[in-house]
Amino acid sequence: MTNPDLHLDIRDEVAIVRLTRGAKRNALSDGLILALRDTFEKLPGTVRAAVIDGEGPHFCAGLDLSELKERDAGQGMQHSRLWHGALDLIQHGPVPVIAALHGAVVGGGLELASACHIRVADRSTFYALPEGSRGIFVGGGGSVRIPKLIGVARMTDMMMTGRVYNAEDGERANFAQYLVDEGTAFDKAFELAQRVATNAPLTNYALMHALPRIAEQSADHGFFTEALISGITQAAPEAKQRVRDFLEAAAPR
Ligand code: 1HE
Repeated sequence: MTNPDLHLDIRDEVAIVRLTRGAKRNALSDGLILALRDTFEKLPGTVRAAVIDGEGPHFCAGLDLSELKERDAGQGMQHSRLWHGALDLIQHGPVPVIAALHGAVVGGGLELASACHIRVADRSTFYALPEGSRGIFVGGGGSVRIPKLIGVARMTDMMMTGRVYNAEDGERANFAQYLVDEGTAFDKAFELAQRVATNAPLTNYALMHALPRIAEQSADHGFFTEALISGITQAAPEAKQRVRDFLEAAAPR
């Protein structure tokens, strides 16, 4: 599907997925959500990591409020499920995804960022959940993913009081793992993506698919799942080769 509001560029082994609806602050229309879904579903097999960023002064202003028209409860639920499907393809898709954040990361924009594996924020970034003041609730998986980053108490406060976190406070609160100078988030995210792309694919897969699930299991189940995925990654030919390379390089020392 082609959509003028989304641009895909593949550089080396990294897919650059850019929201190109800057005039509307990259507000996420249904069409844009579908385009995101299709893009991640159909990434070429040569891609090993992805970066998401947004054109213009803001990463993403969240849900396209102009589309928030009369929906009955069932349609509202389906709309939320549409977002869930698309953002799940980012979180549990084929490759690690790094978000390059700047300006507004608000509402559904924060939900999108929280579905990514690594967030790099520049100093212009701010985080908010205006849903609270618009009389609605998060619907793009935010109530599941955002508390895992910042905790239930902070998210409750943001939605109840309209609190906005700036980039520095946001980094301390765990919205982003990296805080960089203004205008450099994309460069840092791309550099990280290139590094991530050199990992064994099975290790990246384990980090994306096993680690978050293990973190939600009881310790007993978690240890068992860890043993399984650990055994699987070790047995891969690529892991054996990497260990051999290390030992052979170390041998003469
Ligand atoms: C939009 C949207 C939008 C901007 N939907 N059109 N999200 C929000 O409640 C955030 C709403 N947006 C804002 O608070 C501000 O736009 C920003 C702080 C992000 C940026 O401010 P600024 O001064 O740079 O831009 P602006 O002048 O407010 O907006 C520029 C244009 O983008 C303008 O349109 P124009 O035709 O008058 O030029 C705005 O109307 C348009 N625009 N944001 C539609 N969100 C799955 S559930 C998720 C639920 C949510 O995400 S709720 C939170 C929605």
